[in-house]
Amino acid sequence: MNLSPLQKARYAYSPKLPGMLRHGIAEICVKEGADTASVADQDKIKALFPNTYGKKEITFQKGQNTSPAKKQVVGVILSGGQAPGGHNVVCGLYDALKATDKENVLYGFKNGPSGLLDDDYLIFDDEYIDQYRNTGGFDIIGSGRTKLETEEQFAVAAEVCKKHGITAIVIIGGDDSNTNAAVLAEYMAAHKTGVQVIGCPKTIDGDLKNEDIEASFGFDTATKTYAEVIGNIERDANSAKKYWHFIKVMGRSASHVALECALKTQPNICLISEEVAAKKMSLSQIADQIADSVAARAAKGMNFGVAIIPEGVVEFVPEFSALIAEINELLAGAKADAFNALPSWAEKYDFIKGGLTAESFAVFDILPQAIQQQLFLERDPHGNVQVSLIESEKLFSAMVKDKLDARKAAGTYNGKFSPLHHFFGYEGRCAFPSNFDADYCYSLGYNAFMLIQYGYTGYLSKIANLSKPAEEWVAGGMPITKMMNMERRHGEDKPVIRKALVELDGKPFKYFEAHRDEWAVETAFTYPGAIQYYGPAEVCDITTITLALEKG
Ligand code: FBP
Repeated sequence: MNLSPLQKARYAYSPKLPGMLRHGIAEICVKEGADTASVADQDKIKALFPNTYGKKEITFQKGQNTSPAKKQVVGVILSGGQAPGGHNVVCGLYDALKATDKENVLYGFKNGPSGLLDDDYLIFDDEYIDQYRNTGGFDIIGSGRTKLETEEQFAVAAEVCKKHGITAIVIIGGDDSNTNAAVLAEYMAAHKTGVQVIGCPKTIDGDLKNEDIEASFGFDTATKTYAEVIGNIERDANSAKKYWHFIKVMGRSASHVALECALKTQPNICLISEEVAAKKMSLSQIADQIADSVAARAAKGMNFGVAIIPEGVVEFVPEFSALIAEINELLAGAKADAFNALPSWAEKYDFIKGGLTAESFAVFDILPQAIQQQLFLERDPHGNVQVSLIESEKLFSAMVKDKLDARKAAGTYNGKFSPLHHFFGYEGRCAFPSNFDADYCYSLGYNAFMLIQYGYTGYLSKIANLSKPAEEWVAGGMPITKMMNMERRHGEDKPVIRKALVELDGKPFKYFEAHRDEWAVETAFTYPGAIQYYGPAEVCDITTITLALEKG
């Protein structure tokens, strides 16, 4: 492997553990808290998880280790989208496992949950693991999006564990993967397999958080990476004074990434999908809101600016969701073939016009033609529109241009509008983890092994007090069932971990709301700069503004 100077230096970085995990394994004991109950639908969740429901919250503390020594063979899986720090979860798990007993073994199942089903694995050793310390990416074993959710899959997983003598599985994933970890834990307990299952909270989207989990790992590094580049673009915009930049940022559903980037960079506009949904905003209203900022700045001689668009926003626009549902219906089954056989866009357009309700056609008709065509070309294997592929940054800039043209014709606007477009997503998911994510992830992995060692199953590795220095972090575990409620998924009621959307009465949004009118008109940009790995703690170890505001 060719090593960059930073990579060599990061190998030497020692991630910081919470103070209570620094004593050496023999001096860490468990403090049990109260019994837990799920956040909603207690009776239903309890009935579905008879073996793992209602267990106690636990924290670790300094004291005599009381867990009887037993050889541990553990398997680890990386699940879903990459997030900076995943390698350190594996390294922390490995180090705790080996510090407890050199004979302990760590299996890494390759390419996500499918590795467990296919019995495709490697066994970690020092030489292999040392190449991945404090590095970004999930390439240590690869990741994948196969869902572990059926009884048949669980039976295969149990067989594979039995074959290798595996007594615990650690699943590093987001809300869906950890929901499945809870179901797998219940299966393993119900079938008395002796296999424990522990989850670790991952996703750059930041939507796996709740009163127990303060942050998912990767959010810190990804938002720092995007904010660095957004800040650079702001400075470019303020230097050249001729472009409006429309920047889409990842976050499949929730707008935490967009909001954190806005708090870090103070752009002129940042859409928040959750607000769009709460106010039932139309595409036209959103375009007007952005056009107001463009026009107000133009009136002051500033024909430039920056707008941040969260990836999932169009799905939160009620009229757009209705349109998508109608298009999916319109092209269901054989109707798609009839549509595809039409030779020209004009004929397809007529087909669409005849098939949509008047309301949805009105929405369709205001979209730029490139977006209209995207809605019919980019389809998933089930034939549904792939909303995440819609170039919403281009959609809104085109709609804003139409609004400005109308204002120009009416004599209420006389500026210049030259938009440029960007999408920041994959750029941030495999960055070298910030010190925060390096420390947090290592701690999550180390702590996951402590939970295994003490015999817990169906727990999420929990590190709390994250807005404080690592020394003061609190390590422990929370039953995953505590975070669950029942939700309708694919026509069925399912037990799931509640996804955390941006709370409109939460402190991060309130802070943004209090400042955005000023940011919309003035040039209040802030330039966060690149992630710093070496230097003063107040520069290198700080975490997100979201977390600081939530905990502050
Ligand atoms: P996870 O929820 O699995 O962490 O993934 C989140 C995410 O990075 C989203 O921000 C993005 O919409 C999606 O993954 C992209 O998925 P893919 O890597 O499959 O293109």
